[in-house]
Amino acid sequence: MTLTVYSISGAPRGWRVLLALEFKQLSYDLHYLEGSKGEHQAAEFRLLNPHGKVPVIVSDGIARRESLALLGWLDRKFSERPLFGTSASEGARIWETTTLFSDYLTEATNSITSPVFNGDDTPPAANSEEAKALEYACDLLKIEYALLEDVLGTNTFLCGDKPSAADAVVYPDLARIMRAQQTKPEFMRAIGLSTIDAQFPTLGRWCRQIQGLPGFENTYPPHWRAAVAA
Ligand SMILES: N[C@@H](CCC(=O)N[C@@H](CS)C(=O)NCC(=O)O)C(=O)O
Repeated sequence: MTLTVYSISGAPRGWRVLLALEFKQLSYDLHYLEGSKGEHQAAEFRLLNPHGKVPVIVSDGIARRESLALLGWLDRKFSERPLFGTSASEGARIWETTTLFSDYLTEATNSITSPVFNGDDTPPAANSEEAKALEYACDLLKIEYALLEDVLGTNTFLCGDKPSAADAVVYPDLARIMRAQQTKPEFMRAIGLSTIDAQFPTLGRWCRQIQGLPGFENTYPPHWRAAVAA
């Protein structure tokens, strides 16, 4: 069965699915759409997803969408290396961790990455509305990071000793914050977000575990790599 995946380089929901595919060691054809050219909004792509969003997986002529639904489908379709555990209680814990962080971590991350990636190289003026909004978002992010460190404890991965759907969902959000720290270090330091290792060493260790998994490199956003090489 051929799995054709549509994503946009660096799009966190698409990255979730790529990580899940690699965790399960499945092969797939990957098509990156050019987000800046609006390829995901084109009529041709809307036949696959009327909302014009990635990720989409096409197999046997059927287009499937919604990142969490795709993780669920992949796990039911390919039972090896489960993403949602092997028992009801493990499954419940993984779903809970996945949806908790899918909602709250993603919201906090977006509130920081949108102004950082789309704005100037310098943080907004002190006491401006933008500065207050960023400060609030940083506080929220740090709460999520502390919760993640509690969930991790001494585990290798978020829900145990094997990567699960929770790791696939959480990693892309942290990666975007790390990307902001790499590309706009002064901005990020100024808003109180220096490197993950300095502030959240347990999370830093977990990031390296994910980055060291076989196939991780296949999921890494090509335009980030190109920017570093340039
Ligand atoms: N609920 C959807 C959200 C999909 C989504 O928002 N995808 C983003 C990329 S992470 C997208 O396609 N953005 C393009 C746009 O909104 O124009 C999912 O989880 O798959």
